[in-house]
Amino acid sequence: SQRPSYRPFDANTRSFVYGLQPRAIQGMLDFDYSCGRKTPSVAAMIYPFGGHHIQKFYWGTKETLLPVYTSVEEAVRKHPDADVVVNFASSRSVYSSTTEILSFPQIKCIAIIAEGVPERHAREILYQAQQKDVLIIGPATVGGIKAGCFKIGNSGGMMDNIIASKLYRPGSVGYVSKSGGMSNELNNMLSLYTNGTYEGIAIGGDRYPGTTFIDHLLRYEADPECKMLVLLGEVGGVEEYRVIEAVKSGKIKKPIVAWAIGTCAKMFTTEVQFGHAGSMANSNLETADAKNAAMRAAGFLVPDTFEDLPTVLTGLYNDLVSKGVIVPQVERDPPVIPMDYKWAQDLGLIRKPAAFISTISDERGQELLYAGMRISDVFKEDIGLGGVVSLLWFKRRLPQWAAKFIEMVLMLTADHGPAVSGAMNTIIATRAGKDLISSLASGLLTIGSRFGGALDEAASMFSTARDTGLTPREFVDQSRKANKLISGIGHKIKSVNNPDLRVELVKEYVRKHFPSHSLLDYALAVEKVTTSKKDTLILNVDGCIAVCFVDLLRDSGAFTREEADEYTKIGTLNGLFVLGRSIGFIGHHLDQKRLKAPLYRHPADDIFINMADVAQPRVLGRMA
Ligand code: Q5B
Repeated sequence: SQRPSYRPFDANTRSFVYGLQPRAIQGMLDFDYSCGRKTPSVAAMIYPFGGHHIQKFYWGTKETLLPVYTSVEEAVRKHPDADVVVNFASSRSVYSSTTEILSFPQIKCIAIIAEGVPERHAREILYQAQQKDVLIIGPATVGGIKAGCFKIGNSGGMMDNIIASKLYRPGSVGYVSKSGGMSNELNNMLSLYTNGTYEGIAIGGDRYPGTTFIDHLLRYEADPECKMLVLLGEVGGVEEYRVIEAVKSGKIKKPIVAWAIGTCAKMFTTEVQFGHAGSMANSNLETADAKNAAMRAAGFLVPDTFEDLPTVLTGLYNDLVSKGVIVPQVERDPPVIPMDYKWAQDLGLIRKPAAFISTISDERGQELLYAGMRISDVFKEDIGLGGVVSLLWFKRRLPQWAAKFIEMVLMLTADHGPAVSGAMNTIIATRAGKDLISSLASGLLTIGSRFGGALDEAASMFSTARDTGLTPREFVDQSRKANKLISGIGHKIKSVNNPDLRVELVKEYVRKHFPSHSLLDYALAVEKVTTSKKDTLILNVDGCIAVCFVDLLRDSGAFTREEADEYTKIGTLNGLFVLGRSIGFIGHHLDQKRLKAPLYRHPADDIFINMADVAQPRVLGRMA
């Protein structure tokens, strides 16, 4: 790196972000863009899980791609210009990841964001970093910001804060604090009472930070662009005294404004542990009052209270301007960064027509809602599967007898043995090695007008015939004339003499519980006509469920006539068979898997192969 050691970040700094932190990265890239950087400060992400991939981010008004590597080694090899790592690893994995990062000499600075890092780990990291001359910021910190150049992770807050604090261009004040929140406050104050932040670092609130106040203040002292220093210390620890020594010994000559937070501790009768792990006085020396007094005595500019800090800052800044040490620059407006869509929407600044409309469920609130009913109430009121289908398919609670009927249909149609088309397909797909979803889909795709999917058309044919006043015989004759099979009539194996007991159960239930069953009665009259011709032409399970469901839709009182007609038109009734039979198909798939059934090949002698009437293939092109 061409940078002097006192300046770890400049407008060309490139970094890796360890961990998947798209929001933090977007914040860093937006900051870069506002600073006028030509290249993003993030070169890549490192994330050991999930495989190598790329992620998309905004770069101003356009978009840019960032790679995600699974190893530090690959990231370092592919991006030799990156020398900073912002490590978002959790407190559990931060030690191993930081140790790994430290083994690459290319990396000169690591910001450790995690809170709760064991102190033993923090000290070991610190030791290793010192051996390798690597700057550690953190743990337990947002990091810091070099105005106009580089932002560590979430430092500086949201973009409106960054713009308001003029962090998109350098000021003259270098500060160091423990807290990220107080850093934001300082950025704000410095933009109001001086020409702004030059660089600010939050060292983190732990007892063993990787670098402390003195490390950064010595850097600022050495950096000719930094003209005045600010130290925001706090109760606990003795790090402020190391700065006092440096000032006393002449190592720090630049004017320094300082304040130790926590002067209110004396108002409590016992020692107070403030928000940071290290913010508790273990001796009188560690109190905020003692520190403020010692710093004042050493020549620091220490206000009487924190509220007086602006006065002291303005005084020093004006003095440095009048002496020509600080030469205020002409302000420039930062480029406009488009506001994040979500944020603008939350603020009510923009609106857009939704691409989708959904009216049956909502998971956005505290509790999942099915058609407005809380999932906890679904169980409290024990509405059962029929009740759930009522809510999600019909957006209303149906009467108990109707919900029970839905459940009955699902149970009745759940399976009809392995020989039916759908089960066969499922079994063959499973035996070809397919997974559950593929095998299930293979079975479901057979459901159609001949097998299982005759309900909607049966509902339509029977109700139209009855509504137009056709007698059952006229209906049968008219269908025959039109060469049209009546949907819901006929079965491959069931007949008058071998009745389908499922149909008997449905009829029994409907006669007992439905307020009316006029279409069922009509269909049974049609059955009388068809079975008089052939005893397999019974009202089959599809047909029986279909006509009963029309009776339910029309006469339950829960639907208008238009709604009832619409539900038969839009595929609802076939949905009942699809849902019920999925249970069986899944069962067949699991059964075949359990049986370890091998690949099935149909015996060729069961297929009559006859190519006698195939036309002679024409030879295209020139003969060889
Ligand atoms: N004929 C179901 O055919 C089947 C007639 C008809 C007037 C009709 C056939 C049909 C309509 C579709 C339907 C649902 C293909 C069935 C189901 C679920 C299942 C399945 C399971 C389960 C059966 C013989 C003679 C011919 C035909 C005439 C036939 N159907 N006339 N209206 N509907 N039905 N599907 O037995 O004069 O001799 O030429 O398409 O409702 O899928 O268990 O297997 O739970 O899984 O092969 O229950 O009826 O009869 O085609 O040889 O016809 O009857 O015109 O007359 P078959 P075919 P002709 S339930």
